Amino acid sequence: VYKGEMVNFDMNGDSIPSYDLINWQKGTAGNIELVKVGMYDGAREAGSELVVYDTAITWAKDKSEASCSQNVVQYMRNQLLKFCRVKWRFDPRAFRWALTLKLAVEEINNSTELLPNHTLGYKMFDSCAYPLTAQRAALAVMNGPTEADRPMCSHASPMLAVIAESGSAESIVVSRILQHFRIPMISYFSSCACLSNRREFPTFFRVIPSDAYQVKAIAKLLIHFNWTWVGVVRGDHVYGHFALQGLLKELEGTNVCVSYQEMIPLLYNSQKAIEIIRIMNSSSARVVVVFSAEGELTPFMKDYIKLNVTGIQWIASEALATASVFTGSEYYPFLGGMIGFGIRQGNIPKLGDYINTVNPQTYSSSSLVQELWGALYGCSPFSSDRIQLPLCTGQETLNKQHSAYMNTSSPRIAYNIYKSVYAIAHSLHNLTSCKPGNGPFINSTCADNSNVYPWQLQYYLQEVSFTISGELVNFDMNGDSIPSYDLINWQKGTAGNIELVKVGMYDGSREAGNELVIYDMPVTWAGDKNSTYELF
Ligand code: TCR
Repeated sequence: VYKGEMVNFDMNGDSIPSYDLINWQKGTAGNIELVKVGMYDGAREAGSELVVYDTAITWAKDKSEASCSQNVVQYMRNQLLKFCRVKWRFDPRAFRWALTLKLAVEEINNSTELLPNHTLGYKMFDSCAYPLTAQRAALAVMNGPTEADRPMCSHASPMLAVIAESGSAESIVVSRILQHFRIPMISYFSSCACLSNRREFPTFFRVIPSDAYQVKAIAKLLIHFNWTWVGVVRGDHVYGHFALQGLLKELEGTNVCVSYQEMIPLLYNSQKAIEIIRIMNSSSARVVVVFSAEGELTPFMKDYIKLNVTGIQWIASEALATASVFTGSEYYPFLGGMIGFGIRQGNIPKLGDYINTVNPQTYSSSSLVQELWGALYGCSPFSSDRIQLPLCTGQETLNKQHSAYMNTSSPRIAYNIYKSVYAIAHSLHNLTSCKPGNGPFINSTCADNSNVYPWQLQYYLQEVSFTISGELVNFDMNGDSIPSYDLINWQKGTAGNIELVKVGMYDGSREAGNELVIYDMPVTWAGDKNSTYELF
């Protein structure tokens, strides 16, 4: 006990929280005096920690009482929920991404042209989309391979490059660890504009465009169609925040005005959603830009449909433009005609066949394949204590019904992974082809092929330039690649469902001002209309 206060630590190393509640009142000389008007005492029983003394409190000018306490409580509750873990599920789509990496490595190892005398190896980790798990994985690899993994290489770096991460939050954490060892990393899905800062993330590269380009593309689209009066709806996250700010900045000085900006609360609240939907419906702005992902938008869409709002032209952000969950025919009257930018799709010719070879028979020792079967068929070919599912043969054929896993015809993120592996292979190939005396390092030396350092590979990655699926791949000085998006329009399919049709593209390799290309083909607009003018 020190001066009447108990000092100790809980299991997290924290001590008993205690604050004074301070009110800024008028002092005798007209100055401001800081007066203690209560306290927050964590030692008191739960629920009664806040004590407000029975003394006079001065409120903001003209206000005699606090009016927004309700909002503060709601905000704090939202913050708490943000940190609650969502239930973890096996994600077949992400498993497909992992198989794509494996396929790319196998292709390169079988190639007689690319890295002919070398074999690439890899290790894969699951971050479960949590920054902390990603950090653990990064530290685990930093500790190096065991002798069994790489018996010959005593001083060589345990690894030369990392392909990671999905979410920007995880990429930030992993990059901060790897940069101390000058290990380059390539992300296939982290699009936060914040990652383009070379001083903060010196070894970070990515093959997905930064969101800074997405908002540029959306602004160009609005200007192109002369949509000068638009609303913005966004999710309550960093992605939504930065995208909105970026769009507002892009629209400065143009004739496009933003009529309203609304945020769907993280803790879904039907009342607030209905309020937003009413604003959308009553505003004279018939065009709304939506920065939100399918998951969080699902309850919002339910309310939207319930209120039977039609005739609004949705402009989808990248997180929504290719969302397959809303492509059923029931969504067509509400979302048909949506237009927006999706990550460019590429071609991985062997991926379809490759994925078809994966089943519990061919991979009998892989617990992941077993989990895949659980996720796809709700059954398990092995009896195990961990997964209690009905038994099945393991020979069930994969079919269209499992589209999230099987949809290999137009890979976007899988294609990014494929590109990342090839970027590393081409860089290593160039590194190993270096002519002594003509190399890029001090005194024109080359890297020692039997003992390559990660920073040497980074040099070659920065310089790499190759073509894949008809697309040029290289990196600018921030590690960003040439931005390129597909312009996707939600049209009516033959079965009444929604079909995602590519009607143009945003191609950052074209000359400035001409990046947006709209194909000369029919576009469907909101309300099943064929011309944008009918919207107004
Ligand atoms: N990059 C985001 C995550 C993300 C996402 C999505 C999530 C992107 N696109 C679509 C759900 C659906 C792009 C990030 O964290 O950088």
